[in-house]
Amino acid sequence: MTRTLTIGAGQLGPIARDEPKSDVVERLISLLEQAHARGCVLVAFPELCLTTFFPRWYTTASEEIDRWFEREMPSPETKPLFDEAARLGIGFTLGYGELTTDDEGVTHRYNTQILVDSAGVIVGRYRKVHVPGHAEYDPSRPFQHAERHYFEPGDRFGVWRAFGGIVGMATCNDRRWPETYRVMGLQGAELILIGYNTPLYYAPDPQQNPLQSFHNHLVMQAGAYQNGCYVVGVAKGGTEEGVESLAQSAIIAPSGQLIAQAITTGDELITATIDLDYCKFYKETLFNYDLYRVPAAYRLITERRGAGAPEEMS
Ligand code: CDV
Repeated sequence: MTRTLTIGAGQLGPIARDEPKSDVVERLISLLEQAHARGCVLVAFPELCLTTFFPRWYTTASEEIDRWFEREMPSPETKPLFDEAARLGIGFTLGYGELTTDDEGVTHRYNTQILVDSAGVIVGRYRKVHVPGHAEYDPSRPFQHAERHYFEPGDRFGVWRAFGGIVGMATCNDRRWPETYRVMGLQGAELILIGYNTPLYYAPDPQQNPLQSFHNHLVMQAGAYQNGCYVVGVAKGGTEEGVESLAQSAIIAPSGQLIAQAITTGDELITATIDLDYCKFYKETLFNYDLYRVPAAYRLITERRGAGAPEEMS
């Protein structure tokens, strides 16, 4: 089986607060059809890509909150996307707000991403682990980032055997954390698909604003290189409800090099033909985990959450 595949990142421009999901699904289908025309077998779509980035508002109005979340997937509104993808034989990832009820009848909300195979079947579900922002209304901000009000965190990074390789998923803020890539790398990840919404204005420390683009590529290029895998970062960019968000979606090689990058802040498909076997040049040399990793020296990674006092060294 060939390990060469053409993949795409389907970047989205802004989605208005009152934009019907069916309109967004039409935009996703248009990107899917462009991807098919360019020979893609898989397209990554952004984080929370069925709605506006709603955590910029803090609300407890359950009617509106419920409209931002999906109780089932595919839902009646997203089914046309699944049907068209299956007809074209293209897989995709999709980020959305997941509302679910557990066996005890307790409701949970996650910032979720799914991996759908070329037959339109969901083969992987990932729930965002690193949930940024704040849980309470913050009057000091020009707009909110209330992800911690809307979502509880997921509890693991998984990978799936799909598209002839080992595919992992992460969501937005996850891409800034080295553990994200390494935990998937330790499961053999060859391709990691990451959707994001990144406002250019970062309220806790605005001096980081001009560095958003640099930091975006810095972390994904490092994650790809240090784990010998491809990384796809796909944005919902542009000015959405008055808030400007980073675009610059990219496909990155295990060498850490950018293979493709979006040039607009709107709906745009970028593609690359990748060879999953190329991962081995990094996985079997500089980053040969078996040979060179020293887990005992990394003990604090799982023992500590925040930084603590220096340990005694003899
Ligand atoms: N959607 C996100 O997770 N956004 C964050 C913001 C808060 C910085 C990000 O890491 O891009």
